[in-house]
Amino acid sequence: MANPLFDTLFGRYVGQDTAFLHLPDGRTITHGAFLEQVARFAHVFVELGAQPGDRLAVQIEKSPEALAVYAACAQAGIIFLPLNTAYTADEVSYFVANSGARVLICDGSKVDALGPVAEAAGAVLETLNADGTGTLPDKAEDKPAVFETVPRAAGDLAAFLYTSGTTGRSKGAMLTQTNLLSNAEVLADYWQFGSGDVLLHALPIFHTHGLFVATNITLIAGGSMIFLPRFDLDRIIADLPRATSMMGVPTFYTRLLGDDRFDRELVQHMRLFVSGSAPLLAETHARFEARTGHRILERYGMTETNMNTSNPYDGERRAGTVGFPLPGVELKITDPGSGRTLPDGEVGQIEVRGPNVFRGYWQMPEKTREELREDGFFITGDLGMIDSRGYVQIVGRNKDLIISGGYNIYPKEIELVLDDQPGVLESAVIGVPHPDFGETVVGVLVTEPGAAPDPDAIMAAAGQSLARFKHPRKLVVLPELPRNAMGKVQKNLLRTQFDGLFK
Ligand code: MCA
Ligand code: AMP
Repeated sequence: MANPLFDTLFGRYVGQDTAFLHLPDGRTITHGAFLEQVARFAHVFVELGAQPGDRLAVQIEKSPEALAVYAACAQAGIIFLPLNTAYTADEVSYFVANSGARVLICDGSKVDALGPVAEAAGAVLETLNADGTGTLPDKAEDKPAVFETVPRAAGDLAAFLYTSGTTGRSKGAMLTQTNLLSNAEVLADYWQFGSGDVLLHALPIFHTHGLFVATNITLIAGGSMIFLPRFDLDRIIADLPRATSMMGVPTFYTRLLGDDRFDRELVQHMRLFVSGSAPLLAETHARFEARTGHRILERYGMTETNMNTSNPYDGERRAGTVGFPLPGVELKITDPGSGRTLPDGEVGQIEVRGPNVFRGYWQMPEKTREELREDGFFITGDLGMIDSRGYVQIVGRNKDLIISGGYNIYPKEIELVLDDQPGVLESAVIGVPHPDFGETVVGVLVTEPGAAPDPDAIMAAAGQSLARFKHPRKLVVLPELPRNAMGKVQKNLLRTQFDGLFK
């Protein structure tokens, strides 16, 4: 194949009038019409000077046109770099500069903030709004509806997704065509997706879950998606009767369970509910089954690896586990100190190897070496064990990470901002249980002697540089931070102390 990713996911649908996207306004976009838009966008990217292998960054709302940008990058051999719409201009600035993006596409409302960012990085700025208008579609209007697909090899890079680090500096995970395709093919088969599937899609499309799992699987299977701009409870309840399957983070399912309209009758026709990105409480699993008769299928993945394990489609879906390694994926539990493989039943770090595992971090060879072993095993930073029946259980994290509503938040990044505030001597940021988001952020501050920092001013400062979802939901002041003999802050003690804050 000349361009495996594009040809497999998109190219085979050129000219087909089969349904692809069902929109909230009642319109259905066919594969054929979608691909005409894709071709026009690809022509614009070439006109803007983007060459195969260049990066194209987007910070745009979810829309059919936003998805067409992804496909157009694949067709033109450009590396797609989607960014969370919640990121501040400061955050976007880092990603654009670090990736060396040639083009940045943003919402029209962000031009004032991102114009200087693009200029400083030498990137061309175009706009694409949630309603499909903007300078990109304007330029695309008179372009041909066909584009000659740029040849790419299976090992070529297809996307960069940035993932934060424990040092506070985000790393660009380089994903190849093979990484994306192999995983989508395995999952579509494992979860028995077919052309009759209608996936209820309410996830964002700037992360692995909504883009590479939900969307790519639907494309591989030839199904269609009810494509919602965001998670909206009323909309989901209205659309569920038309869907066959749904994917979500645990917050989706706890929110659905909080609504009386979500009952057995509403979902009796559904084929599959999948959960991932954060731990699904066994209690949620049980409540969901009691309410609907469906057992949620939980799986486990990462930005760097796509999906690694899954509960079985036909066999027993065990609450509190993430199932078995997917076909083609090797998984082992190792001793964090020695790297030695541990026997089943023992807790250690989870390592994975397979065609799904990324190429490394963009321009960070040392970080890559720390996490990606020479033999191809990737050290996930998750702690787990394999139980007597071969199911993988995640029991904790060997990395300082908070997952709130499915978004990853690295405490270090927030601590750096808090430490900088007047009157703050030092800080520790922890995750505590939260009924809606699973975990939420708490900032623990130690003040300078005699100082009384203003929490509102601190939150305002955080708002300048950090996306809203990373903001501490509570700031608390302690006389000092608990430390061990080595001087390391004992966050486990803080987590225990503040465990009940949001319960
Ligand atoms: C929104 N807010 C959040 C979050 N989302 N705060 C903390 N954590 C969040 N996840 C902020 C809003 O800015 C708002 O701020 C306030 O919280 C309440 O917003 P609300 O309307 O309740 O939230 P929402 O817009 O309904 O969003 C919640 C959500 C959303 C639906 C759970 O966050 C979401 O779609 N999450 C999915 C994330 C995802 O796709 N993760 C996959 C990553 P204010 O106070 O100003 O009102 S991929 C991955 O992890 C790996 C590979 C994997 O395994 O999948
Ligand atoms: P990300 O860096 O956004 O790709 O997030 C990946 C992390 O999400 C993993 O390393 C896990 O810590 C977590 N994760 C994903 N799926 C699950 C799951 N089903 N259960 C527990 N944690 C999960």
